Amino acid sequence: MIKTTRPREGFLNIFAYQTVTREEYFVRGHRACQGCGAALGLRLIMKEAGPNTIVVNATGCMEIISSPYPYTSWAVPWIHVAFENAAAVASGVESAIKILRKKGKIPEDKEINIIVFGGDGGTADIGIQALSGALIRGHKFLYVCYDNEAYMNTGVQGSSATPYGASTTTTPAGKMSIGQGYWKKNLVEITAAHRIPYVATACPSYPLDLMKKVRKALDADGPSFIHMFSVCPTGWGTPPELTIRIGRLAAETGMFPLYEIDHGKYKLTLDLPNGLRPIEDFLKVQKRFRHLTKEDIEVIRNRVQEEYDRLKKMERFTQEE
Ligand SMILES: Cc1ncc(C[n+]2csc(CCOP(=O)(O)OP(=O)(O)O)c2C)c(N)n1
Ligand SMILES: [Mg+2]
Repeated sequence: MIKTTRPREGFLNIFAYQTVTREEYFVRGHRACQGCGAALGLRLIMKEAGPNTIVVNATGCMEIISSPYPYTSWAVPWIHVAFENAAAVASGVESAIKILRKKGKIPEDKEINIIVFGGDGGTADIGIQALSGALIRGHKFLYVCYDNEAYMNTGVQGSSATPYGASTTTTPAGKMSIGQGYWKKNLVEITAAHRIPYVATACPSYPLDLMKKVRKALDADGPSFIHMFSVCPTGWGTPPELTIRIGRLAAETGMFPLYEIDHGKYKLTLDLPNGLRPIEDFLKVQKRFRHLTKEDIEVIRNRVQEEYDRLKKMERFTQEE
């Protein structure tokens, strides 16, 4: 049973829903595309985080869609920052709160969450230096990279989180090119290498799993990082109504394995008793992968299986310790 938030008003008292508050802190009326996985993820994360939260938002889709002047979707304090400095600004917010506590201006026992939302371009490429610095300094905040696997806001340019073989406007597939020619940068391993207390992957297709991980991340005794798979119908060429399904397919095929690293201990959080599902199930519903040949798919399959086997080994190894 997933134990999420402290009890709050407005709980629906039926089955799994009893753990999810009705209150919204990322509210409707925003301009996200139909079927936007990232917007759904933000909504769920904010439900878990609650009202005592300060959000630092790097430039990108989630900032653009939530703050067209004079409107806002944020029912909590929110600051828009550049790609380069999102984690640095969050560090400053955390330090300021510490000082205000010392001065007695904020009660010691008042919990305040600080959450950064950055896209994959803003995190894996442009903001990684500030992120690394903040993690090494040990500032207590949660950094969520919502990963729609390209620079979507500016027209689907490839990032270092774009998966191998995907066609984007800067890595177009054609006679001479498979599309993205590199393997996706592994943000989880990079952040975990800073030996922070909690790192996880998640996807809004598994809402309770996502919220449970957010709770663990916010309660961690230091910095935490969540890499959230975020289906993008506009950039990927997928039917908006399949967003939840595609998120599940990513996890079931191993294209985006769900796991956490809690104080160094790996744990795969999605049970796949029959092993991985064929990656074709995930690839074939997306225009960005339409050009891939059988041979290309084999190359991807081997890599995905290798990574999944490695995670299983890491789980056995670190849980035994
Ligand atoms: C330093 C800098 N370079 C380029 C831009 C233009 N720009 C604004 S949003 C964006 C795309 C961001 O991609 P990502 O971080 O993946 O977020 P997404 O749009 O996919 O949500 C770009 C390139 C910028 N704002 N700042
Ligand atoms: Mg992106």
